[in-house]
Amino acid sequence: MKSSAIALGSNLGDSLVILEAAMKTLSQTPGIILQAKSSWYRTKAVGPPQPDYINGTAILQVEMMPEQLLETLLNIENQFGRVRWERMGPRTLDLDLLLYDRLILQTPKLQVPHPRMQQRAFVLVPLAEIAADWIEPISGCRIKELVKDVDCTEVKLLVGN
Ligand code: PH2
Ligand code: MG
Ligand code: MG
Repeated sequence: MKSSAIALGSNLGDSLVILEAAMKTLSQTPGIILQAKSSWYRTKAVGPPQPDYINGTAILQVEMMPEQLLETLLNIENQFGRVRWERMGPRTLDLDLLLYDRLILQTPKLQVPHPRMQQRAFVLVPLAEIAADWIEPISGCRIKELVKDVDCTEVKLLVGN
């Protein structure tokens, strides 16, 4: 059993309903135990102009290798009607693998830790809520330290947990 952290995001459709349904799907997936979920935040989109996102994070206990977990996340995205228009563009559901135990993995298909998580307040704020002391293995810093280095003004609590 390994711990993994994931990020959830949506800015198309009924985002809150989609995100809650995605959490439920994750919790019902064989090989996954949903250990913790963060609050939901309304966040300003990073990237091309598009609607605000709702973002959150979750800690999973997984009985899966990282590649298998990624596959599972992509399958759930597709179940919720994810269509890939443009890089960083709007989406009904985005599930990103952030951390997997203390693993550092750099393959063309999968990079762990998520290569942009250190710069992203919309990831670090919800993650700090449920995994403050988790050490990001590339920087060697705890999530609660990393969150101090990003501008959190565009990340607003929407639904508390
Ligand atoms: N995801 C992106 C691009 N930009 N901006 C916010 N606020 N939240 C996201 O989840 C997000 C984004 C690509 O995955
Ligand atoms: Mg993403
Ligand atoms: Mg993604």
